[in-house]
Amino acid sequence: MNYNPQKIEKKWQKIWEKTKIFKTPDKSKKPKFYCLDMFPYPSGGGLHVGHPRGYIATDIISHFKRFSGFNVLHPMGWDAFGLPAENYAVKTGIHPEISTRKNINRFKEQIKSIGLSYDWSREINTTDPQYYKWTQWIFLKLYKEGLAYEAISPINWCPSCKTGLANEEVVSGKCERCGTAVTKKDIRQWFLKITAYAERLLKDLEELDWPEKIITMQKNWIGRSEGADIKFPVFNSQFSIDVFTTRADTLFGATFLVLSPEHPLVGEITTPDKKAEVEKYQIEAKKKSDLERTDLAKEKTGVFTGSYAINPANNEKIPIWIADYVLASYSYGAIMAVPAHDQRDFEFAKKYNLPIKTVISSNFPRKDFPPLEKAYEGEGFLVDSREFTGKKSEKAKEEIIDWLSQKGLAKKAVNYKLRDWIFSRQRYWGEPIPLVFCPACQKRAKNPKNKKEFNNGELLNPGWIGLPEEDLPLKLPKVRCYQPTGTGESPLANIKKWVNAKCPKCGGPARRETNTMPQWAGSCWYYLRYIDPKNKKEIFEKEKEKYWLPVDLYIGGAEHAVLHLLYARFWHKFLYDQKIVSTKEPFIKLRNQGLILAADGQKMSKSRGNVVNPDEIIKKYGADTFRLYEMFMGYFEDYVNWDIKGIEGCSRFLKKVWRFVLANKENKIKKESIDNKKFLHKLIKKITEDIENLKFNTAISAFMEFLNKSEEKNGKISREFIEKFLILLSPFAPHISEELWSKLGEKKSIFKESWPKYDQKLIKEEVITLVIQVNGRVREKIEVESDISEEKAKELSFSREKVKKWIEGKGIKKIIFVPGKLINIVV
Ligand code: ANZ
Ligand code: ZN
Repeated sequence: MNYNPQKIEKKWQKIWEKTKIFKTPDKSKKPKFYCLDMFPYPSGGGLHVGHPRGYIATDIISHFKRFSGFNVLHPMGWDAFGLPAENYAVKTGIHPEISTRKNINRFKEQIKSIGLSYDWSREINTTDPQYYKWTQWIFLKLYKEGLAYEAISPINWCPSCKTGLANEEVVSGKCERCGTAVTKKDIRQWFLKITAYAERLLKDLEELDWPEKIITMQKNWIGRSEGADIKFPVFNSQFSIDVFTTRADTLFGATFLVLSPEHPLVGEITTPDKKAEVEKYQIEAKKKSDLERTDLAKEKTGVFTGSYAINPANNEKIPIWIADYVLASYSYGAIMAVPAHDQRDFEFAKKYNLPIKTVISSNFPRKDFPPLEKAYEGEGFLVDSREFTGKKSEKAKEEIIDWLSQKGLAKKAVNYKLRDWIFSRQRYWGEPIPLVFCPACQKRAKNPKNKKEFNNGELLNPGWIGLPEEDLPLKLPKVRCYQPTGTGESPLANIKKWVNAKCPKCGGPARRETNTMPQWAGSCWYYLRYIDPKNKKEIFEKEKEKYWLPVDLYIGGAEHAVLHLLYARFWHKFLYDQKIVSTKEPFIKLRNQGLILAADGQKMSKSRGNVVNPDEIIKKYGADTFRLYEMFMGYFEDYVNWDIKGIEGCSRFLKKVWRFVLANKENKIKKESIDNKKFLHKLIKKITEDIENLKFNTAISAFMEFLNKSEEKNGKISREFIEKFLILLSPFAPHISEELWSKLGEKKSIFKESWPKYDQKLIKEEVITLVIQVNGRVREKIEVESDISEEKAKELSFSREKVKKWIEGKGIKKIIFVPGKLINIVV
């Protein structure tokens, strides 16, 4: 009768699978709860202990919600397209489909060994043609609406992976995958117009219960700024240069213009004597990433074009330079430089001896300025700005824009940092883009007379014709050589039979698009497929979508702050506009699990050799101990270090649970003592609230403490007491709970029970009034639990306004805590 986790865990996993106990019914009168994990990329290394931290948390919540009367959707799947599988194929010649299947099997087996209550009948795999059929279908919808376009553009190019990368895939100027320095390359690309949704993506963040950190990152990524476009005529020429500025109030201090080296006018305005120097500079700039170029710390460089512009505010002649700190990709790729009030312009002016003219004063308009040591970037009062002198920055901004607007030289403008999403990859292992190029249709699409024959996308991209829905999925053909061509074309371009196609519109000869979709495509909408994964006729049944959406709780890593989480919101909003989904946002509540670091505090990685494999832990201690430990390590959203010692404690606790339940199994107690009742109801309240707040760690300590105190009650507790205890524990440690439940003689699964309720009256008596003193004087009284800890009492006291004002800014010397009575803060 010893606790033998290995034996009972396998047994129950088999029974649960056979009885399909965690299968989610499509239709139910119960309220729904959609509890979603970020699905993993099934890498060759298998699961690592970081993955399950999120999965166990959602599993606890899913059980809890089922117990509480919800119909819970808790699915799992595989985000399986992407570079690693393909790189592996290049190295070994093993087809990505085969290695991916192998990796999935291994991941699945590992995940199953944890005893997670997924509805496996809803499993999805983004590389399955029956799945990517619908990814292609959504793409065609976007295309039809004119939200996809082809353009030649300099893209981030990884010379090692030989593919283009999205901005989001470039980390500090390096390829996110392989770490090689990223360069620029002009290439034909497909873009998705995510910028058309910038405003809504920003505004609707307000509706979300997401971590503040992620909201901020999305806001910054979208990067909305308000300002003005101002026109600077080029001296003695028909050209003029538009700039975007957030500081129109500094216009009188604009002493030169700077164009990005790629600006289209550079060639036109450069004087013959400067040509050689300018062109050399342009070539150098091409080699640098945007990040390097805008690095504040870097030495500024630039070249004079030989031309001048007219500052429209004061008609002064100012030189036009080019410099790489001005980015081609933001707004007009040109700035008015105000060295007195912008640090980068200041450094540039110092280096090249350009005039620095103060036009903003922090205190009061005055003229006697000592030479500046650095730019004054704050707001203030205008000086040396004609009739605007003396006015405050905010007001002057408006007035200067109005004044120039009347002359047609300025207008208010909003700019976003967000760029359109580069949606093509020159790789094999991705969803084929369901378009063909037909020269005959190109001719006809260019003629306005034929407008009606083509959709918006086909008019925007003459010659590119979308496949009809019946032709989906457009399957990836088998190839023998996965090597990227390195010319900017995908290996698919080498498969003549596949590339040559018939135009679905005119029947003429056409060529397939050979680029594939980026890794993020499949994960943009996977949460929608879980609701109806086997539907062959439509992406999902409308009724099911109405019932299940939105996702109520989404848990995953914070590293997806701007990639997946922004792309998915974009597609969701588009599908909302198409009336395919009925909610504006996909994920109402988001939480990030903290990273699990290695014992030495380092990030776990293969190269460091410090990765912990869950298999070993489960083999040695069992899945329940593993589950408890992962949740016990620390607060769910915090980083924690892996520490094997903690596991022993969790293992001892479960052995104790085993003994405790069996020791009291035969008790004949009918009426629970009031003391026991209070004791139990307090636990129910604690566990209920902790699960709701993702405080799994404190819930587990409460279990441990509870059990320690329970041992003295051996023989004196009722069976109901034991049953409730087991139900509370079962979301955390499902196998042992189910086994003990059956040992109590129960015939049905514990997971058919409902969540225990607590009686507020029984708990209320446990509340005391805690007196809070500062330097011995009573400043506040609060109601707290009678057994409140010193830590908690301290935290509560510090948060009270009435206490704060006595201690703020003063050093805390000492804290005297009298349990159940008072806390005295000495300052
Ligand atoms: C004049 C000025 C004076 C500016 C001043 C700032 C301070 P955000 O807020 O990020 O939108 N800028 C505009 N286009 C640029 C480009 N393509 N590359 C690099 N810098 C660019 O920043 C807007 C400000 O960034 C603009 O306002 C412009 O400099 C610069 F005291 O114009 B400002
Ligand atoms: Zn055609």
